[in-house]
Amino acid sequence: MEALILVDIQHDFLPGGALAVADGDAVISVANQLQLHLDLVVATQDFHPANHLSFAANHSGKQIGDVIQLNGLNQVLWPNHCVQGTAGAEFADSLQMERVAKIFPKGTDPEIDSYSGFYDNGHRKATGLGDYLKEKGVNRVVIVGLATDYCVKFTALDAKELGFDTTVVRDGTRAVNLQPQDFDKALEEMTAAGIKIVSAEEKLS
Ligand code: VGL
Ligand code: ZN
Repeated sequence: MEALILVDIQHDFLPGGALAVADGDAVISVANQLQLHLDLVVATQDFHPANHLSFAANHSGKQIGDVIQLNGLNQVLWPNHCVQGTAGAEFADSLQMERVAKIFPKGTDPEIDSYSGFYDNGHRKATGLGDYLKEKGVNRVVIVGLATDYCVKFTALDAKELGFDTTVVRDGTRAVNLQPQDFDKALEEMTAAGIKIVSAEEKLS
């Protein structure tokens, strides 16, 4: 049983959004096509309260891109994004949602960020995605979405660690690229962890 995980395909990560990923909208058609080829589809949703401590605006004297210590973890400070109740937190308009069996919100605790769709960044709390997939009999997961170097990477690393055969569709993701090599570095890190990296064409054929 193979599941497709759509990671954070939300307005704020698309061109024009608060934390826009260059060419981020290119993942939507790949995500829509793959949905037709897999047994189960789930989606993660970055879903922050306005007082979330990953937002630079919630720390006096800090800038976007600064790295601080937050509850013992390194935390990159982001622009306000995916705030609950705002249009930025909603899924891309052209993303097919009819086949999405369940949505897993994350980053809802103001005190801790959650890049992975499975756990918060300290691995202290689970979102329920892992148990849900296991209950459904899923043994393989395919991951697309935003962004390659943050939420896609950490979702894939956790999926692999939880024992799922894990594939990331390279051209179904785009990176934030705070550093220009971050996309390539993320792919290398995932490969080293035993995650398969394929093209959409390979996965669809
Ligand atoms: C993400 C930064 C902050 C992501 C979410 O979806 O990759 N990146 N929040
Ligand atoms: Zn976020």
